[in-house]
Amino acid sequence: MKKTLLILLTGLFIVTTSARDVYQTQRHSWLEKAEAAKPVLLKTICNPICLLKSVHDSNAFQGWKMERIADMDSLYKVSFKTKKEAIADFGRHLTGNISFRLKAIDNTPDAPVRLKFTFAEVPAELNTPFDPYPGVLSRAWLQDEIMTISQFDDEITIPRRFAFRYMKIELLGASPYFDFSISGITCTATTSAIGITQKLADTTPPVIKEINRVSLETLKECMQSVYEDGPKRDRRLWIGDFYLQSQVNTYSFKNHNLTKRCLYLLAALAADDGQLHADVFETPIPHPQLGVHCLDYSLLFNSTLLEYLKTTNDKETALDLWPVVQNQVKYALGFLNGNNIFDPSVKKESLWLFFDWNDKLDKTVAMQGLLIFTLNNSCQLARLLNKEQEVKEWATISLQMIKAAKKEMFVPKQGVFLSGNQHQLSQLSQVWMILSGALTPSEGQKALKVAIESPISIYPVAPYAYHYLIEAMIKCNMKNEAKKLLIDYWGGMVNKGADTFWEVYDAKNDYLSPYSFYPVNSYCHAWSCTPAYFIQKYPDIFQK
Ligand code: RAM
Repeated sequence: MKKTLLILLTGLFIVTTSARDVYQTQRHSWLEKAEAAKPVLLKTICNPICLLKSVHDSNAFQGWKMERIADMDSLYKVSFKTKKEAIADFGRHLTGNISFRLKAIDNTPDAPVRLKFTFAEVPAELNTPFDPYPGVLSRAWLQDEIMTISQFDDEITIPRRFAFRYMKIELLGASPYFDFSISGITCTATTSAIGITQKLADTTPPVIKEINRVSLETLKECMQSVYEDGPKRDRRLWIGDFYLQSQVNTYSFKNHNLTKRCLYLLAALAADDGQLHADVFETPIPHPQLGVHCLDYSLLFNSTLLEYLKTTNDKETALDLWPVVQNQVKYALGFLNGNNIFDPSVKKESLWLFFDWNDKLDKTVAMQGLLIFTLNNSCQLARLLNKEQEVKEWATISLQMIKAAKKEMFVPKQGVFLSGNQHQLSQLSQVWMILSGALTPSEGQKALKVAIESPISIYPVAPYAYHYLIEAMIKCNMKNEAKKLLIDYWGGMVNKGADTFWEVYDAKNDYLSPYSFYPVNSYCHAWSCTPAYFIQKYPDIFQK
């Protein structure tokens, strides 16, 4: 965005200048480096395994389950005019393109055939009417397509990429003068997760083995030519999801080039003032979601780069992107008030903070914690890059922010941080202050226990937030609690039939949706794949 300033100089000339693009000299080469690191996708041809029927069951997740009724031949070898509808099961979640053939089986085709396809990640998606559509995101995300087909015998490929396990076919229109069958359905599934993952110790409890497997499936499906947040929706690179995915990748597929690509893409597509956009798209040419910035996400870029450097020792990339790290911190520090407390009212700018899909959550304390966490990680990065001199003040500011938070936000009697004007108690406030290093392990344990046990405390909603809760538990030595939570929460999804982990999950509400329509939720979601990271990184906790 070029802001044009008209500067009137001593009444003699009018000079036109542009607000400076802080990355002007680097953008081009950053984009080239992102392109050079673009993975070649692994393609696998997958066949459906059987036909299913939907069964209403109030005990099943969102009220629906699937039952096997026949093998694929009972579709392929019969008239589809008679059958009219079928549901095929691919047996696991896939991301890719569908091909099939139509074969005339009686008389000469004299008209096209009209078919409707619906693809679903979970059973209820096939059994909940999409229209009239009540959701707040585009109706077009829902995976139904109508095709009018005149080609017989040729392989037909549906252009749109789908993310699904179940495929429903319905007959909408056919000629009375000939019959036809559908055959040869295949999915060309794609992923950039090609590395071999490490086997878990034999002592690992079966439920954890299963959680690990589903986590890796989730990550694998989201690893395409960027780390997508969800292969069904939104199919783009979001910084918050990326931070977690790249860490799981470190402990699993080890495709570090994909991480490098995403770091460069985000940097190259930042705003002229240096701020990162919260999410970016790859096609038709790489571009950001213009004007969308999320401060907690922007700051997580710094930690992502630090983890990437520690894993790969790729100093060249880290040095190249160091200015981006500095700019994210500088921008965020502009929100500190005179008392070293993060305060959105300091700047007259609109500010989006995410942290969780929970409108009730007051994010003031969480933001204080995340900013300290970022300062600490950015200082670590500076040390590794010999850049300490450039950011000497960051370590001091981090300490001052901790001191200020303890003075203004901490209630020693209860041992917890309370957030905002309403003094709200939440689990996430404690989580981020623990991750910032403001509390000792025993103080952290106390704070978390109070926040977890209090009936008025705000609890996390998305797996994204649960990730940080487990991280905080491990940081303050609550190993058993961390293990139990991982088993209860992600194991809860496994017990309800998850092939891949879901974008939102609340054990008490199967129908929860941030978008006012649960079928548009993503059921293979990046930020939900992190159990594999915990399980591999902390074998003493999770593999025994
Ligand atoms: C949604 C997606 C994505 C997340 C953002 C904040 O669009 O779920 O994963 O990062 O929100």
